[in-house]
Amino acid sequence: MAVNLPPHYHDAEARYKKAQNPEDKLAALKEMWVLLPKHKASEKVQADLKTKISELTDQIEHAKTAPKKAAPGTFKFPRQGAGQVVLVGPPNAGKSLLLTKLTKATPTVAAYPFTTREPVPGMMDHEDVRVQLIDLPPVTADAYENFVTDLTRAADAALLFLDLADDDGPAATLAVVDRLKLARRELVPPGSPPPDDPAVYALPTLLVANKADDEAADIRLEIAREALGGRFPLHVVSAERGDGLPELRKAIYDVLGVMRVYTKQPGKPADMTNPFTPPIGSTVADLAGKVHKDLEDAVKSARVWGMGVHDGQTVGRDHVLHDKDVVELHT
Ligand SMILES: Nc1nc2c(ncn2[C@@H]2O[C@H](COP(=O)(O)OP(=O)(O)OP(=O)(O)O)[C@@H](O)[C@H]2O)c(=O)[nH]1
Ligand SMILES: [Mg+2]
Repeated sequence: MAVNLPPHYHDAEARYKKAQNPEDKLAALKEMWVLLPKHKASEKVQADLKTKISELTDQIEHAKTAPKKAAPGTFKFPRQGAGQVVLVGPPNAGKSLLLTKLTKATPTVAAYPFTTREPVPGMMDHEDVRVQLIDLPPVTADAYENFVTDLTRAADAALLFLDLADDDGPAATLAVVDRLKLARRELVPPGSPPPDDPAVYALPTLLVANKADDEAADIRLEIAREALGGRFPLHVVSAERGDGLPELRKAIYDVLGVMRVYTKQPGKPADMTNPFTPPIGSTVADLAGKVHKDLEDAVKSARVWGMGVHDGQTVGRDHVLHDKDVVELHT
């Protein structure tokens, strides 16, 4: 099968060949990537372009950062909301586009790989709670930003991307799992026991198969199911069209394993707008510690409205709370 290249592609290619510096070469390559028809017959050219783009990007980035040492902890995102979830995956899988759909963040989205070079945070609303999402640069067997190791350690969970518009999607996603493993970050299904090796940090992970709108998505999904063998809970979505996003929002909140608890002052109505989000199974004393660190020891009892209690029932400090309980703490 011949690759029918549009005329502008050849113009861009001519610019690439004439370019005198890596920046101009990269700009021309990115144009070629956008103009290249993406189908079976052009797969080799696509792969070739991807490699050149990623190599040049690395080269340019390296030249920029090599003289000065990167300051440690340059990227730190103090946890906000009910928890922090990182978006990891191969290049071009739609991580950044998904972030724009779930939050108000505006990372660059583009039709070529290695668009995201730095992490971008955003807050996702889910009912009356918020979850912090962090878009990360892509990971491949060869391309890995070292700060990803720190940012994944700080996170509570991960979304692992699979590109349903790419025949190499499953392999690219498995390469992400393997590369993170080298950095002692293990992507595991939610609810897994802690890893034996303490140097390994396990991240509860949801698999996000994106670009479900692609015409060959179904067949690729079947192949992916075989390759990934039900390793993670699967969410099939289209960031572009919005399919599956309401379910994904809920799953992202659920994977954090937290509950919502509303506090109230005696004689006053509860503040139903800003729940605390302690881990499921937390007690009255645990909640008190979240309200104020001195309160954890000081709290003696609580009145609770909600599940498993009569309205306003008085309970001890070891009482286990439930989702949506309203709690009045007493010292
Ligand atoms: N058809 C389709 N295209 C999508 C979808 N999601 C993302 N894209 C496109 O895929 C390309 C890459 O999207 P990005 O969000 O930049 O991908 P990324 O994973 O952040 O890429 P890197 O930053 O390189 O890792 C863009 O052209 C998007 O418009 C989708 O659900 N369907
Ligand atoms: Mg991106």
